[in-house]
Amino acid sequence: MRTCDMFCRVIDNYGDAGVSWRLAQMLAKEYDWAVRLIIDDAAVLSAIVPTAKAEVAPVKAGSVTVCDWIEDGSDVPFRPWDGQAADVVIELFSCRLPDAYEAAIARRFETSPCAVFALDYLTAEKYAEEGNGLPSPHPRYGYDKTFLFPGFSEKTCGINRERNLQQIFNPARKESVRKRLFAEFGADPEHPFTLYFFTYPEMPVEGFAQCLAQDPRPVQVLAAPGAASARLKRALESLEAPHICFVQASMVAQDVFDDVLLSCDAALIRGEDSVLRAQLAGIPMIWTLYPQQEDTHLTKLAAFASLYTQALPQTARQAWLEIEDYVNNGPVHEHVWKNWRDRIEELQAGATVWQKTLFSLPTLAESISKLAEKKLKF
Ligand code: TRH
Repeated sequence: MRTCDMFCRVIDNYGDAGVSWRLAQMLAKEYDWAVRLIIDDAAVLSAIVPTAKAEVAPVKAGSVTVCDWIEDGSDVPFRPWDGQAADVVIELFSCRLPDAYEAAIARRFETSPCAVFALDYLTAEKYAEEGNGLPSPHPRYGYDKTFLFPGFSEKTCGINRERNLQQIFNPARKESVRKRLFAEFGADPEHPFTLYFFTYPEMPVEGFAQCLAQDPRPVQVLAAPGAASARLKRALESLEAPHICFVQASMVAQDVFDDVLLSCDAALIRGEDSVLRAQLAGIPMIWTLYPQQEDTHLTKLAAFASLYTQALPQTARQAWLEIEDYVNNGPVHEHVWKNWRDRIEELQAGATVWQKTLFSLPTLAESISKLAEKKLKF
């Protein structure tokens, strides 16, 4: 049995916890590892995985134990801890391991190897291929930490997805799941076009409401909880557009989130984990990126766009690029929503091709397990 300790710091929102939980689950369930997820804000994780609560319990093969990351200046970063480093250690998103734990890794290296990884964010940028698998020696102890860059090619460590994804996003489930979920939300399961809406408050929400209103085709907006959705609701109310139906969705558990995406016809979606799930669900999507200083998110978007749009005819590509530019960057393009919707069939065909590409990529858990076995041999 392999033991694995994953360290995660919640910067904001749900993405850090969401990505960590998914990966922890896959390492445990698909590789039978005993995983401890040490997280500094377990309440955020519980909001999307109600069954995941921090506990002081021994870790078992094939399961994940969530531990509170203790930062009280003592030498105990979580409980119970026997002072030993696990076989595999994963530092998520540059969260920096606790000093006492780094010392434990160094002690372990004196007698046996340890696979230490630093997991970065998912990106289509070139540096993911260049940096994936590179070692970096610890400045004090000298042991190697290996960088893991998720991405969209074989040269990266792949994407954070389950092996059995085809079952989760099986189109044959769509109708029954949609009926059940939409009934819970008070949405119309027979509506011809439902857009799932989950984005950041930085998005030009009021302008987007106007875009929706300009297009006479009916749309049902199923909105995730949050400030952006609340603003969209207000903006739509003031526009009095009877062809737009706004439905407030509740916060659902992470596995149900997949079903929500499967049920919808398209998604305006954010983040890293959410947008990946929308792509895996095979639905047309508009991606609002986590806004970053110096507009680095626009570079990230451009790299992704160069891959994602490959399966789209020129007109659909243009429509997708323009709506992306609008929601992430603000310049007003005439009728972005209308143009995008005009191309929905091509966008759907492109989303299906892209979904197949994603299913053929290595999974993050698979890459980590292979690399870990190599590192643990020496
Ligand atoms: O919530 P996010 O936008 O957050 C993160 C952080 O801000 C992080 O610092 C940043 O680096 C990163 O984004 C890019 O990320 P995302 O991908 O939208 O994650 C949301 C998670 O919440 C995802 O796992 C899906 C889940 N979720 C549910 O389980 N149920 C729900 O009802 C909703 C709306 C989301």
